[in-house]
Amino acid sequence: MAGIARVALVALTASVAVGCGGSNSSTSSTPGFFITISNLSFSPLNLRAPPGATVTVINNDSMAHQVVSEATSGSFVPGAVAGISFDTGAFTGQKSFTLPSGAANGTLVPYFCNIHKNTMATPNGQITIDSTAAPSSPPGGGGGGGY
Ligand SMILES: [Cu+2]
Repeated sequence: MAGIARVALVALTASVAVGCGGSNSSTSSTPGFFITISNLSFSPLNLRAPPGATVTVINNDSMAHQVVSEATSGSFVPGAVAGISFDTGAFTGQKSFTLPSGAANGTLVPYFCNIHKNTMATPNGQITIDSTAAPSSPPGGGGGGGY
């Protein structure tokens, strides 16, 4: 196998201008934009994120997943919508990608797992470009946010 699945920790210099009087703690508590995969399900199914946002995908499964944009939901073919595309590559743990800073507000970008396709419990998710979307706390960590 093409062995080394390097988890290239993208150096997130995303200057999220939140006004928390922050000591610079680890990224694990830094608000951001997150998609979680657990038991072959994406959550949330519709993530709202602004242009230029860094989206972090957290894979809670033991198997690798690969989050890839598609032009049409359900096509399971990698593609772009309005110039927006992303591909995490196969990964375990977590992986981040950045949305284009020029992404048009209101654009809906479907995505799927290029490894499991329609065998995912949730075959398709989407990201909605929303310039007003605010970052949220990372899921997990027992924070007790949402469901
Ligand atoms: Cu998958």
